[in-house]
Amino acid sequence: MYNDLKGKNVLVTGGSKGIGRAISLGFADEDARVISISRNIPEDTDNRITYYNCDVSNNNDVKNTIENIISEFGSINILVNNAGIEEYASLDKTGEDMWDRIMDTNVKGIYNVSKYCMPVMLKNHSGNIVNVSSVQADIITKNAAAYVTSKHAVIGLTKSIALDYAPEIRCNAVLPATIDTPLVRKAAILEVGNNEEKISQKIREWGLQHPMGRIGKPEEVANTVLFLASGQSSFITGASIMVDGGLSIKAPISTPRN
Ligand code: BMA
Repeated sequence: MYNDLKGKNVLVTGGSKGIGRAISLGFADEDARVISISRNIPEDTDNRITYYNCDVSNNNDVKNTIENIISEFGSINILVNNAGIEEYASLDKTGEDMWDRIMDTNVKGIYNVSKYCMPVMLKNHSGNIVNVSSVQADIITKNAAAYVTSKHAVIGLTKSIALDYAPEIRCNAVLPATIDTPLVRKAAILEVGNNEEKISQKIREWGLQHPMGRIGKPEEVANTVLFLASGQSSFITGASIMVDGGLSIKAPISTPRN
């Protein structure tokens, strides 16, 4: 438990599933007041979390939703920009619509939400923003041109926010590798079809590529986000923290000593 997250107003984007859901529950366990915004309100809601329907890529929708949240909750202390989508294509197969969809959610979404949270953070002379990027802001997979670009852009925006608003507002990024989420399941289905056994096998295979020997759990990303949002990380800003089970340090070429 952190002792300084209790009672804080925390806004989590994409909080209905996967990593965002784990982050929302993590803050709720710290007795924070958690507000989750997502395009779909989940079926398994938690009564400690307030859910709003909002598409982060839509500027007007975000503006209205954040106005409503601020009039309801008074303030926003911590913002976690987690909402993100992934679609798979190399550059020449990436249609303009796919490019725009990915950039609009993964990058413009952070711009939209952070922008409308900023006035209240500036008024408070304090605030904390954590952006969910990806290990793919460093090492990358094939056929994900728009996604890879978007996750690199998140790092740039993280650093800009950190520099422009220090010391009152801190902003950091987490860079997850393969995590057990609907996004990764969808990727597995694209590779092996909708067959439970094959999906599990593919996910195990991906897990073994990580030095930790497995894929990550959403809670393991959430734990890092909570640390960055807490006072325990008070001298960290503009940083990119890998939550990748060692994936990014591993060279794919083995030596005889292996
Ligand atoms: C994430 C997603 C996952 C992938 C992981 C590691 O951002 O792209 O589908 O497994 O990176 O490459």
